[in-house]
Amino acid sequence: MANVDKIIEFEEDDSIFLSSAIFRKLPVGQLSWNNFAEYGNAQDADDYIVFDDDDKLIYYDPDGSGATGKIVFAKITRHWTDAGDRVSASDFYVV
Ligand SMILES: [Ca+2]
Ligand SMILES: [Ca+2]
Repeated sequence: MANVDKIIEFEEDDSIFLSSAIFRKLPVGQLSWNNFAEYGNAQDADDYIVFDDDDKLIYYDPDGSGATGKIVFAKITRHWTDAGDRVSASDFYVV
């Protein structure tokens, strides 16, 4: 989890695949909105994937809103965000 993988020219219909071997708390399949927070911080204990719309970074927070800090693992390129679409839970698949 130490490296930031830059996602190049992520388009509206692209998906981000998360390995269940790393993201162990996430059930396999499309990411649930219950496990996603889109404004930079986990809102409750099961918000494991956090998107920060300001810096376009995607984080994993292993305990959601608990005290353990979130870990950045990807950055969305400006190319995609300029299109006006937002990253949402439905963009992620756990495999
Ligand atoms: Ca939640
Ligand atoms: Ca946390």
